[in-house]
Amino acid sequence: MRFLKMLHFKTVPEDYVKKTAQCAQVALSCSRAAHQAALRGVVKPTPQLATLTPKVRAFVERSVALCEPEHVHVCDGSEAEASALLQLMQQQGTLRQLPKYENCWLARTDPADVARVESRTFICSEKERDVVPVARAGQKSALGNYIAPLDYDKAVAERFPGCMRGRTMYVIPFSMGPVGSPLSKIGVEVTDSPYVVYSMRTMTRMGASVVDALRKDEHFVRCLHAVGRPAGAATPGWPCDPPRTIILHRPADNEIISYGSGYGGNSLLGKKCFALRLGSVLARREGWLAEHMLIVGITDPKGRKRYIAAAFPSACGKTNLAMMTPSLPGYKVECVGDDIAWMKFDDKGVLRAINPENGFFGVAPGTSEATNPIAMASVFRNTVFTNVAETADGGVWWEGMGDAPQALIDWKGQPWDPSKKTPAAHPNSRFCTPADQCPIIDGDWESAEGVPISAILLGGRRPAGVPLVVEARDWNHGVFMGATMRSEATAAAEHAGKVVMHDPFAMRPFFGYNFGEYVRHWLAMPRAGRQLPKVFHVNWFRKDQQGKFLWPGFGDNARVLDWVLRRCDGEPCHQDTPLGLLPAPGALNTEGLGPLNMEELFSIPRDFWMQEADCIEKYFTEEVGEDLPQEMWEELSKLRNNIQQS
Ligand code: OXD
Ligand code: MN
Repeated sequence: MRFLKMLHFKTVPEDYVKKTAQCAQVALSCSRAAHQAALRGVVKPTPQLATLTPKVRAFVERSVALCEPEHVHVCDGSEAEASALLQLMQQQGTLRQLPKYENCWLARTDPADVARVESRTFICSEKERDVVPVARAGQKSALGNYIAPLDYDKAVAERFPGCMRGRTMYVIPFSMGPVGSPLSKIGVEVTDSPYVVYSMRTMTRMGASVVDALRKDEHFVRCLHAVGRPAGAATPGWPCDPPRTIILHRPADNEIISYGSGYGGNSLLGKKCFALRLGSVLARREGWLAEHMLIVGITDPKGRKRYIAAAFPSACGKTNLAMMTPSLPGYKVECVGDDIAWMKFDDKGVLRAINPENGFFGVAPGTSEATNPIAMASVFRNTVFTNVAETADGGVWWEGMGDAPQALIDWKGQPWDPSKKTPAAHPNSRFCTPADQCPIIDGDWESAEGVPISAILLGGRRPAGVPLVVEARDWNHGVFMGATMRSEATAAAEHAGKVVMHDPFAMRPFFGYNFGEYVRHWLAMPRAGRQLPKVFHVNWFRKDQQGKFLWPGFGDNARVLDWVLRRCDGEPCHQDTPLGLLPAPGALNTEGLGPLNMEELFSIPRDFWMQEADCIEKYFTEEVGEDLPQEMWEELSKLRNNIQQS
């Protein structure tokens, strides 16, 4: 605490608050003259602020004027700072230590603040069509939430003025991607949540090195985050304001503003907000791809190493695939990233990918020695667990980890009563762990130029009808596979039940611009001299009539990767089908797996696919309309013809 006090400096004398009261109505990006004038001479240059570039300083000053914090602290990312934050969060009741492990902590959120809030997440632009396909103009769209500039400013003005009174504003300079890589981008998040600061330290590269990098290139994304709280309410250990939560993005101004939630994707603004929503806009503008994809390196028994990127919706096993222990002898998997890939063709025409993150914010339930021993070997040091259950010996537990120990405290802090059938850990409970603790982190995971991508996998949870693996015939077919992805809903956002939802490219909650334009951007990737990765659709989750999974999954998914890599080598181990290229009979290595119903696993039920084609047509028409590139309609009619003729 003393350490933090030392670093803080009083920024807001009373006359300053009065002077800036008029500025409080001003949205953050508006550098209005009056606003600037009110600030001039009030926020005095201090040693800490003086280290920031003029643009960053101006952003911090505008944020101070709006939010009126008591202190401002510019984060340097040091160990000493991290320990001071931990101490503070213990005092405030946000974190408790987990004595069973080394430097591990447990956070329990407000029970109303447990997941991303897609319904309150908006993209702002002058024209609605920049954000939402024309077919949904003026209506609710499944593919993006639009907010008009005036409503955006109003939302900020209704929430932010004075929202940090009595609190400290932390300034987090952070880099998405290794500091200095040509593929990386910088952001500055100001927040009043020490939990966010501590988590950003794990999930991004943050602090002094980024301040230095900003001196060479002043460009950065402005991120403002406040936990908010109802006026007059006591500050609990997890302050938040769920009824008024809002997550705003204004790509044209490189700006993200988030209010009311301290949780994950709502508050760690480098992740979904920057790396995907704003990232996708930057990527289109600059000719690259920002995708919801893991990246892994796979070495085959001949010692050849290839990298693949894979897009699966939230909680569909991305972390498990990224850290897979292959069941096939001679194979080795190494992890580059488990959630987000930024990919760009280099001047030799090779698609290169970086993981813009620095840690794993993984879903805990379902993670076990059996499903993901590598994650289990990664997370019990230097980790913040959020909303998991606590054991009597100061450890953690979640559903799917193994037998429940006696005397658990559930995620709400109450003794757990298994007879009540409520989960001990919240289904979206998480671990937040430094990536370099992963025992199979790839040697090149921080390579500035990125790793070369040979194949892209797309997939989701499809209990019926969808074969284990299908290779796209060509690039446009692969784009169609991405555009028509569907999956059962998960607990990562606020959806109820297990409905099968459209989730194109696993990006449905993360598009920063019109989905039709996004598809067009993908279609524009083929160019002379470029080596396009092969595209595959996979489904580990197909079930039989009795509801049992047809495929063992996990480490046995290496068998599918083996086929994928053999296809990348041009081996003719495939057969043509109405859906695309499937493994030829006997081509998938199933040695030692015991009896499997391969026929059902790879069947292409005609009625199911006729219905699927109708459903895709309805989706394209109702959600995208005229904005959908013609190539997608052509692919749909190929699919329909192929199925009809089958
Ligand atoms: C995540 C998500 O947290 O996709 O990664 O929701
Ligand atoms: Mn994700």
